[in-house]
Amino acid sequence: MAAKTARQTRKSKNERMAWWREARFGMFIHWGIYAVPAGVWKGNRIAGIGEWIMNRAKIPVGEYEKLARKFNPVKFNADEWVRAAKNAGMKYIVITSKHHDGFAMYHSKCSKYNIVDATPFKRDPIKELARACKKAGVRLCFYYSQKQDWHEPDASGNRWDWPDDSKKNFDRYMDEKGLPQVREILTQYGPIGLIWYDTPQDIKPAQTRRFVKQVYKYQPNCLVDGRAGHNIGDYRSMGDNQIPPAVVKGDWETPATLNDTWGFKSYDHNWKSVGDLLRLLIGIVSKGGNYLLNVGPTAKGVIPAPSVQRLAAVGKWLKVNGEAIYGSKASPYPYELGWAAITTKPSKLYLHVLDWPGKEIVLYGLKNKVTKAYLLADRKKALSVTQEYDKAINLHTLRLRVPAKAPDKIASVIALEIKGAASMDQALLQQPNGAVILGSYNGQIREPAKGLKPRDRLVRGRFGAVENWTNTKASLSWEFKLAKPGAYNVVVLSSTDREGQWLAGHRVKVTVGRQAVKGALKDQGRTWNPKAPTSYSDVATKIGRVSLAKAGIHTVTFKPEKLVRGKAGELKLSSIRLVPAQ
Ligand code: H79
Repeated sequence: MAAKTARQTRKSKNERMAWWREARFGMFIHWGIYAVPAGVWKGNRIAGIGEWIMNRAKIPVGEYEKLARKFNPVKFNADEWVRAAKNAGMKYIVITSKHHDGFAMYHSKCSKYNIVDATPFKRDPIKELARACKKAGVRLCFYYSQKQDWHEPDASGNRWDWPDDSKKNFDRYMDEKGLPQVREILTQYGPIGLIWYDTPQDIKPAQTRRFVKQVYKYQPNCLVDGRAGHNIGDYRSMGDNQIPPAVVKGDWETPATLNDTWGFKSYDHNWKSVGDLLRLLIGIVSKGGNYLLNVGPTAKGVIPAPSVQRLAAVGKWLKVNGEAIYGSKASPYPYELGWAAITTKPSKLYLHVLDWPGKEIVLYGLKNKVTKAYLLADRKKALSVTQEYDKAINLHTLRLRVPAKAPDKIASVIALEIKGAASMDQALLQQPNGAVILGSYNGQIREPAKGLKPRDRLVRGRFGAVENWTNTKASLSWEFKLAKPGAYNVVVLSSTDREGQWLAGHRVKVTVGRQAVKGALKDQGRTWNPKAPTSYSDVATKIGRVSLAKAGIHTVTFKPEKLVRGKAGELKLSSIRLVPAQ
């Protein structure tokens, strides 16, 4: 088998990536002996992600190993798992062959610490899964923790059993377990779609290269994710649950949780709603990424019912609207529209409408001629289209006659057939619902050329917020195109920290043209920030009202006037919004 796959020839990168670019949506499966404690150790609930329990509770290897004897997933049924993925419209499955705890979930010949040799279950579930995937036409892929292995004295991560890092010989671990196990997972289960390495922190470039070469050696067309280390890999991996605020060029993927853990936790019921999941899927794909959504099966081998139900609802939506997701490309707008998201295909633009306005849908900025428009839920019925151009403010407007009621209560997709490649006004546009959304990620940072210490410079944070407002000399500004003159409330959205902490009291100033409004930030309502894990929210403060008499380009500037210090005191600016005042 090994020899046979080794003789495969390597295809071009585009050919190797083709299935993955078409897929857009995959299932992550975190399954291991951590599902036995399921988040509870010696009667205590252990905070954090479930598969980290050994680390968080500092469980000695000798004690953690005993969990294997209690791991007997008699309800495991590979066909059922694959059916759940397929029903969800997921095209690939990435399962943990070995997570940081070091336990192999397949039959490993080079370590007895594996599901066949160390549990009463004795079956190799990966073998069963490989067969089920093949039958169903789903790509099987493996997660493999290459750097951390808390079971091995020479690998990274376990400092409670082996505190002395100087005694660790990572190359020895690689030669004796890491690389041989990667060979096993690539030679024992047929063709593998991709190897998903993780947490490459402090791995050396040469070590990363060996892990990557090991994959291509046995399966030249297998992909490698972006976490092998040192930017080596076939595509970029965003942080866990991290969604970029706007389109990101190139191939990328967001791994994400359905609740707040990867490995099963008995008491985590914080499931995202079907609406959240669909908005996340649409949002990620419209920015050019793949969505790898996790399930954490129990120690009995069952994917929790709340997961299966939600996934089925997503799959039902995809049956109608999948054309706008699979094989599609990113939105041509350099920012989020808010009320809708866009995906594209050659000569086609898909408008995923999240807030249905009723009767008429208006889209600003599309320059192409639209030759045909229809709902994916009702393809045969052409929608009437009108297009206008306002020369005075250089604004293209598209109007569609649509049913008063949305065909789908979460997201209804309209296909627009267009002449030529999609061409959009790149200016930041007011949206037809009146909202002006000025995301921090595309604002212009202004700081004094001199006088600021490096540590006082503003930074763009992981979730799109501009962070590190440690001084009052810096500002953030935008230009936007206003379509509708009128009165607007100025709302500041700032982010909590990862614990949901947020400090009130920063005094800020927002200037719109020649008008300025000022105020202190106070919590007037929170919304989950969908670009970040569940614990992050955006906190809204209305700080004033401005009156804009003229359509066209306007400038907005945000500047802090007095900053409060304290825990969670540092301001993280997510966006400024202008909302039509009644
Ligand atoms: O496999 C999943 C995670 O286990 C893995 N990546 C996804 C796909 C991952 N490994 N490390 N991390 C994620 C970062 C871990 C951060 C934390 Fe913690 C673990 C926060 C809370 C628990 C370590 C322990 C840092 C703080 C406490």
